[in-house]
Amino acid sequence: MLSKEVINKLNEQVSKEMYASNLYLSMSSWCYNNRYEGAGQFLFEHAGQESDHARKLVTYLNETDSKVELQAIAKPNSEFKDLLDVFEQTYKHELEITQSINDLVSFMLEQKDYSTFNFLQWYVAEQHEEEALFRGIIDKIKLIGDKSNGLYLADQYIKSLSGK
Ligand code: OFO
Repeated sequence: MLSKEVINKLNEQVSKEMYASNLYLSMSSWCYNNRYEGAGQFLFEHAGQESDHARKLVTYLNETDSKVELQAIAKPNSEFKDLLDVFEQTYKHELEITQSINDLVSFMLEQKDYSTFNFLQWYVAEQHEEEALFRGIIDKIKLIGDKSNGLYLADQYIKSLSGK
């Protein structure tokens, strides 16, 4: 049985994952509208992964007979300067999520809630992968360059990462 505080914190994390999902969906649409189909596809899929992260938390709450209390999700940004700006914002957002997961992990240890601590290890590993993924995309956009040919190649590269 989880404590009330643990349940509240996990419910808050559900909202953060859902916000990330909506943010990436919004970014995906910006990409499609600006003819970056590869990045649009990649972010559309990534939005799905973020909602999976939220549902994994909901499943854990359900399995522990805890109350799921969904919260209002803030409106995500829908205006971006350029493709690099989109991915710099995804990376910044992932760093915020990592911080939030790290805070949760520390809290579970303090509370001696080892089951939830163990459950959260999946998120720790996931954040490590996602930070590397988004940082890699930023590096590639910078390396290939932001002139139109370069942006086409960057978009193709991002498309090749779909499903990762
Ligand atoms: Fe990309 O973050 Fe979820 O957990």
